[in-house]
Amino acid sequence: MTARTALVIVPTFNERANLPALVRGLMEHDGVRVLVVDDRSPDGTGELADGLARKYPGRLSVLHRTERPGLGRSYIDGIKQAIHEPVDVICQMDADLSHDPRHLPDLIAATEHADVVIGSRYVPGGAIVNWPLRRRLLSRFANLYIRSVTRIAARDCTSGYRCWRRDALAGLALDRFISDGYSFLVEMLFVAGRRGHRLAEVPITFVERREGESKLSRAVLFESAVTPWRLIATRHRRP
Ligand SMILES: Nc1nc2c(ncn2[C@@H]2O[C@H](COP(=O)(O)OP(=O)(O)O)[C@@H](O)[C@H]2O)c(=O)[nH]1
Ligand SMILES: [Mg+2]
Repeated sequence: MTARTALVIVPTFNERANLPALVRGLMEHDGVRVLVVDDRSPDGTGELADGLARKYPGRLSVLHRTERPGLGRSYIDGIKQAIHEPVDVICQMDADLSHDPRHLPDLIAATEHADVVIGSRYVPGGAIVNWPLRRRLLSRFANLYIRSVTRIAARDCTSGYRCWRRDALAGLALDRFISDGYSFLVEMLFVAGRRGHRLAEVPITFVERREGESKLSRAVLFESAVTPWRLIATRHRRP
């Protein structure tokens, strides 16, 4: 197999304490570049990322968003830029070190036989470290709920660690997406499945963040509960 080149999109909101270590880990992999998509983080993550771009010229760039913030909106802006880059694979990854850069080569390699590869906590070999029982149950329930409503064929539909073949990602018709926030991740898999894309899962060990705060809010949970039904209701309107 020839080495595959990859661009990793990393959305950030107040990740000052985590971003340098994440980028260091990613830079250890040849052929990997990074696009940080920052939502005007008040803690200065955007400026910090600019400094990293100077430190790793040609390997790291920063998109400073000024429109309405949101995880889904950030991904849309990042993906629109990324699909024009000359890389084989486009990846998504959280900035908070929950997603270990050491797993990345396995995920990238698996795109040889799949259109989208999920870094999965819920396949054999996958694990979660430092999550309280409450958060474990919430994630398990969310996955069960999303899968039963949408029939997405993945064990871990809410993982934000993924690698896509560039062409598969480029064909998702992002302008028709209905999610602004976290449920964007679920919508991506739903649309990919309906387009007949091949999906694979590679086990990861997810480690809860040590620095900074989770942005998972009540509003996020509400959107995540409603979106599966909206996806079903609007499925015929998609190309
Ligand atoms: N650009 C951007 N990034 C966000 C936003 N909300 C969360 N993130 C990033 O998305 C990733 C996952 O968020 P996190 O708070 O760790 O969620 P959790 O892992 O579900 O608790 C992290 O890299 C965050 O910095 C947002 O509104 N805009
Ligand atoms: Mg997190």
